[in-house]
Amino acid sequence: MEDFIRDMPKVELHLHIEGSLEPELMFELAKRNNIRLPYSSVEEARNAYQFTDLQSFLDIYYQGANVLQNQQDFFDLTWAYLLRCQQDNVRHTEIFFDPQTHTQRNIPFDVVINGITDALKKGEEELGISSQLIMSFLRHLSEQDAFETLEQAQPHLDKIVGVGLDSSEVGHPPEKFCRVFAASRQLGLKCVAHAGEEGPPDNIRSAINDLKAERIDHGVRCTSDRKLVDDLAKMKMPLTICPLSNIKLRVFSSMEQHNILFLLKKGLCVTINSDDPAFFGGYMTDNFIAVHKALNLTRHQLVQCTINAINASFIEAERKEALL
Ligand code: ES4
Ligand code: ZN
Repeated sequence: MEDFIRDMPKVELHLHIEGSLEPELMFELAKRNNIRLPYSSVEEARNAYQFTDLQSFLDIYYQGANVLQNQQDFFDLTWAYLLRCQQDNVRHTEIFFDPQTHTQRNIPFDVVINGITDALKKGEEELGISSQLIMSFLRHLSEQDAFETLEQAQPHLDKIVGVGLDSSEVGHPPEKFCRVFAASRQLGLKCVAHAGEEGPPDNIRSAINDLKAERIDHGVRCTSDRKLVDDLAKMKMPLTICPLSNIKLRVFSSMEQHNILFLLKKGLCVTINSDDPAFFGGYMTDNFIAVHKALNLTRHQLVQCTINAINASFIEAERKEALL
């Protein structure tokens, strides 16, 4: 079964490129850029990756991103992730990047996006992996800050398929970004949002109704509102679920307690993704295997998750046909 899972063609829809920064590369970039890390070794960094909730993770994740300084660093980060995609037979990936994490440290927007997109182009040419880039707004920052970020993205709209919303969910509901999402849609960008990861089911409703999100990132906390679960099934709203992430951030106490199988059986458009693989202990294959082991998903159900991901992707029609 593990061979079957490894060899399955996969599509990833929920991956933060900054969350694919492995400690080995973090140390290499720290050395290259003369930056001091709060860890004395790769092992010490890995040992520090123990989280109690989303915020305890985000603090360490933003700290790690400090080593990313030059265009080459963003290229190397993205290229390393694409090589892992190749190992896991990921054929298409839709990647989040958090420009504000970098522009706040005075790294120019262009440096970030050009480094990432150069690697994505090479991934398409040399590895046959297609990709799309989603610009994610940090929800703990202001609406104004998000608008400034959208402004900076204007010269690069050809490189971005959509906008997302991430960072600390509790206290920062989707409706705070209603206007900037409307402006993004006006520019032809698709909308997705993290909702119902740690926050309440109402955040999922708000992401759909106020932000016009076409996919919900995580969404697993929908189950405390049975009507919402039925509505999500009826709308065929894709959920980009990240099983290992949910365990590491204690959304569920163990994989056996995860509701992914329940949601799949309810007919929701469930997909499996890796979120921040360098921090959560696994890439796509690892997430599929973990779910299979704990919840006994059948081959048919695992393949269904991939078919759902192809349908929920923002791939152009021709490539979609090729993947299906
Ligand atoms: C994130 Cl797991 C998760 N949740 C919200 N925001 C994020 N940014 C990076 N990973
Ligand atoms: Zn995420």
